[in-house]
Amino acid sequence: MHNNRTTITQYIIEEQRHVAGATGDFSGLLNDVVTACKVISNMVNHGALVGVLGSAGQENVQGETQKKLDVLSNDVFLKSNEWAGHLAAMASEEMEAIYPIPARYPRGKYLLTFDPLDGSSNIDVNVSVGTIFSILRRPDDAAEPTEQDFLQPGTEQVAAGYALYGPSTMMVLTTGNGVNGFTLDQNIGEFILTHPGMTIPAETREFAINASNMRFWEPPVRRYVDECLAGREGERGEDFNMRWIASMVAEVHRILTRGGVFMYPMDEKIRAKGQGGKLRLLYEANPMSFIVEQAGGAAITGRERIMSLQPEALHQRVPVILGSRNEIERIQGYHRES
Ligand code: AHM
Ligand code: MG
Repeated sequence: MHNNRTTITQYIIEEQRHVAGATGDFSGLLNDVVTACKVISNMVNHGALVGVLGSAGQENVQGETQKKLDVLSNDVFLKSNEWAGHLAAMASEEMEAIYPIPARYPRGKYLLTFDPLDGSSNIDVNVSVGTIFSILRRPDDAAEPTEQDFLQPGTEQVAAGYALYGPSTMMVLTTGNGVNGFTLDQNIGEFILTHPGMTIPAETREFAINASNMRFWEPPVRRYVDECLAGREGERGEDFNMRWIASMVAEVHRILTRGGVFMYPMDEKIRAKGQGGKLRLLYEANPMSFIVEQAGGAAITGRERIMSLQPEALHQRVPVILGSRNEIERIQGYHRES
């Protein structure tokens, strides 16, 4: 039975065969990322049994209290990806500065950004969390890697993906040629291709937003949500359903599976803090936008396409509105009109 199943390793190598001049570097890098996610999955699964829940007693660069698992997952990503010679540097939500590959290892032509454990407020309550990553090409092969090297628009991404640690562990991946989903078979320790060619339906009747921020929203977001809530009797003439998991990976995965809209928009509370949004551009918004667009959906800040933004800082935050294409176009229209 296992013989006619495609493992992620097989998938990556077969993809490589279609790329003229491929050296295997990129495939090797993806494999190391996959290994890191398997290790994190194992830690998340064992939770309290192995003493990994709770706070690490320190804050990250974003001023958020780090969970033990945030710190452990970050270490796993660094250790899995630093040695093989594919990367020049890494950057993570959990580290203020970039992480140039240590001098004892060879340096390669790629850059890796990641959020090792997104939605970590969910860990202690045993709700789904995930890892998000993005791969960029290093702009200048010769020089010492710098933060500037990472400031590339999302359109430059070579690959992006996420691992979802839910009822089953999944890996969803794009290399710019559609989106494929893999499920971890715990018995053999391999991800198996279970969701080939994932697509987001253009139409949806489901949205996700943290409604506790409603009083801070801008008029176009308020208008959209008001119309959804008005249901059959309102402007839209249809009832809408609402979900909020507070775990972007789980949210995006639901949208890839059955459609929907996810919003963490700009609001007055965020603006008062002097921030550009809640979610981070380089390791949350861009990789998720790449996946969503590759699945036929759309991802905007409100007015602009997220992947066209020129990043200005490593930990830059942006508003995120993504999902089913027709709804995103409608929301963009509301922003244009206001
Ligand atoms: P994190 O990177 O600190 O985990 O924060 C990102 C998460 C997203 O996964 C999720 O969409 C959002 O924060 C939830 O925010 P809130 O707690 O305001 O609902
Ligand atoms: Mg995050």
